Amino acid sequence: QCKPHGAGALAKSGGGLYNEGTGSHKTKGGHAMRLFIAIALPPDIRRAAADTAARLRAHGAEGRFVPPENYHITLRFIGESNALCEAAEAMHSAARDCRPFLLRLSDYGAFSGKSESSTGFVTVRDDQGELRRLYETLEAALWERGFDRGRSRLMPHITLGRSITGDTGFACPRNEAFTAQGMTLYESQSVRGQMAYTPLHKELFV
Ligand code: 3AM
Repeated sequence: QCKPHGAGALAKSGGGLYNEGTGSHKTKGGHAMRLFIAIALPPDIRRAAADTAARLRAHGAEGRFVPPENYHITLRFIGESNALCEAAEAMHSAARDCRPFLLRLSDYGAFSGKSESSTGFVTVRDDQGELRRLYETLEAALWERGFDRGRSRLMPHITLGRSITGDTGFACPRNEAFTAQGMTLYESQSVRGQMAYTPLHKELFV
């Protein structure tokens, strides 16, 4: 029986769709949610990232810029799932061994795919390796609860925009630091063409 943890827990399984047979929480159809776990950002860090985005635009870059209220540091993309309780339990288990830790903003960077455009972001420095350790314990805790292994490796960043062009030669060194106090499970939805991220569960580091 799933017992949700933490103050903000809603963790209530969608029911019926959990695909136990495969050992994976991926669902076929139904009302699964698109889930990811991320570090939420304090207002001053959002402002600093928004400042980098404004400078990027002033540099002449174009693309689909992310509204600052959506800025976050993705820790683990889960994908389509309705296993909210299991995700919340994995987060609770991983948070138990984690104290609040410092992260620091760094320079602008871009992931380039095959196309001309790229995803533009502020690089996040994890100098003490705490975020990486959290990522690894979370990964193990999710795996134990039947989630697929995450395919992407951890590259901490705050996405500023997608399909970005015109960012060649752009640099914006930053040094703002903040203390990561917890991690949040979000549902990601496209609402009238805009991404909306709804917090579903939060685990604090103590
Ligand atoms: O933090 P960012 O914006 O880089 O890119 C998506 C976003 O990350 C990522 O999950 C975050 C919340 O949507 N994402 C979306 N689809 C993904 C996928 N199939 C993915 N990450 C890995 N694999």
